[in-house]
Amino acid sequence: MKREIDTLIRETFGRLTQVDSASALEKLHIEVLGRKGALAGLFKKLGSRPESERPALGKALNEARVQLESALEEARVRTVSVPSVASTIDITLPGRTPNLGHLHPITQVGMEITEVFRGLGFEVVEGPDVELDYYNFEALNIPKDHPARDMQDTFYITDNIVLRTHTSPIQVRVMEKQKPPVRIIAPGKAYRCDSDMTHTPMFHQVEGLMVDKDVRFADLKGILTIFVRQMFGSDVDLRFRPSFFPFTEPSAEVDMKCVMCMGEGCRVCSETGWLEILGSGMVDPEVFKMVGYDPEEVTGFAFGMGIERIAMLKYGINDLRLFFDNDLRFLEQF
Ligand code: 2NL
Repeated sequence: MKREIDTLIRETFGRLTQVDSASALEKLHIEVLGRKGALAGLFKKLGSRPESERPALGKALNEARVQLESALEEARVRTVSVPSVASTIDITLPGRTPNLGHLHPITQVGMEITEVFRGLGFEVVEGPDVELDYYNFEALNIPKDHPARDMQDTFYITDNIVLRTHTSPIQVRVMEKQKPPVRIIAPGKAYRCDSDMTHTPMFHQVEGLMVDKDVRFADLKGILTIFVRQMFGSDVDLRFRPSFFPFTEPSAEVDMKCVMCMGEGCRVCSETGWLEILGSGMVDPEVFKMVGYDPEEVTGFAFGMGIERIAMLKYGINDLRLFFDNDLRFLEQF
């Protein structure tokens, strides 16, 4: 009888490896462990064995039942749960691609601009958006009665604290702390109390400054020409046009040949054939005196540009407000 018990276990384990469905397993369960199954049959035979053998055989039968029950339960978990998962998930389908965002076009163009200047040896610096009137105006030779200081153009926090109207104060702070040579680029937000088709109360600017012994207007022309050609193409023509800023003398506005009409004249360039892209000049000696530099010892040039304007020219965008609407159909194109 001991042999019969062992045979039942061996055969059941063998048949279990062949079971491929829940119904086949159910059938095996009934045949082995059911009320009239093989194991029950062996239990029945126990009564006809000699009394001396019964305890050992009963123990063997009970152990066999525990062993068979757990083997069949394990197989049930396997055959029931595995096929049901496999039938609801098609693992051959491609995965769902997560929606990836990207940098705002203004951020991208700002980084492109600073990268060109980094390649030319300029260091990127930042500063506070909320500035002292001193750094925003006074140190830049913008007199108290200058129209730029007007409440109409400047967001005043208090009498002597403003939202910076350009990123020049960043550069003033660097000069105050650091002796020449200075070669820096200052990107950031700027604020002006102005809002219409072509102005937003907050916009982005990049300014640059180079100060050393013997820096000349030719250096300004050279650096800015390299910059514009790296940004817009190696063949673009430039034009330096006399201008005025309180913080530079002489001053020049830089135009590039219209990239839309190649200088023929079109709506984008107002039929002039030229597009204004930045302002520049040789740093005014008054500015150097304010930061403790000797204008007899050092000279320098500075420039400033609006990032929105550069981005519009680069991508042929005609409405500034698209950058601020956050419409994904627009932003996704960059
Ligand atoms: C423009 C013109 C300009 C500067 C910015 C500057 C800064 C210091 C000293 C002297 Cl610390 N100048 N910045 C100079 C000339 C022009 O910006 O059209 N910006 C959008």
